[in-house]
Amino acid sequence: MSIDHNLYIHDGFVYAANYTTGLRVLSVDAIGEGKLGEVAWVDTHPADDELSFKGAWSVYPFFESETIVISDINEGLILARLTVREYDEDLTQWRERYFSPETLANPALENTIWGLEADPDDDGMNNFLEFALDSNPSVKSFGAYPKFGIENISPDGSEEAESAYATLSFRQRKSIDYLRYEPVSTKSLQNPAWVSNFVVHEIEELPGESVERVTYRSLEPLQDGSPLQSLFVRLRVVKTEPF
Ligand SMILES: [Ca+2]
Ligand SMILES: [Ca+2]
Repeated sequence: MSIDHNLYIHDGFVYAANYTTGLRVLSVDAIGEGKLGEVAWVDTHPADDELSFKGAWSVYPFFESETIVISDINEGLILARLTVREYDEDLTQWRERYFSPETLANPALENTIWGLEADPDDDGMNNFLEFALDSNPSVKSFGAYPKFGIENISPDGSEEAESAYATLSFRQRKSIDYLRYEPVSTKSLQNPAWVSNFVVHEIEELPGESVERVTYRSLEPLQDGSPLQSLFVRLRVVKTEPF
């Protein structure tokens, strides 16, 4: 929570100097629906986000060089740059965002750093999954793991028909058509028979347009009863054609 001060609109973005939360950049794409989605920010006043007249009070986003100048009452002038992620960022662009040209040019580092199977941050997700789930391959990304849940859902909207369903929620790329996301489940891990029996339940739009948070639910509701039913769920991400 902070106080807003000067804001300027330039090239489809609102640049708002918001005192203690610094510069906030919002997209005007959906302004007709009353929405201003935040797409980027720089907190020039990391000490706090309080309702006080400290921090950023103006911003100048109009330079031809695209350098953004933020004037911060306490810190002075701060220079920033807005990098807008491409809507259809592909694997190559994603790699270039996270790995230096020197690293990518070194074949000896493929297996440990930049290859699809490599897991340089040792978070259990290889680079292919980090790309598919839009996480950072150099920082442990436990927050990007698919989240399992059990939700009361009424597929036809009537309250009487509400039942408990298994859900799996994660960020997925919207526009990469060679990626297929497929939650699968099995009732037993002994001789597991993984079946693809989930459907899309809910889609949440996220800022930046290249990803969305999708919640899938099991096709069939969970059964009550004895013995207690077990269900193991995992996400399978398939690349349907070579990169
Ligand atoms: Ca990783
Ligand atoms: Ca990671």
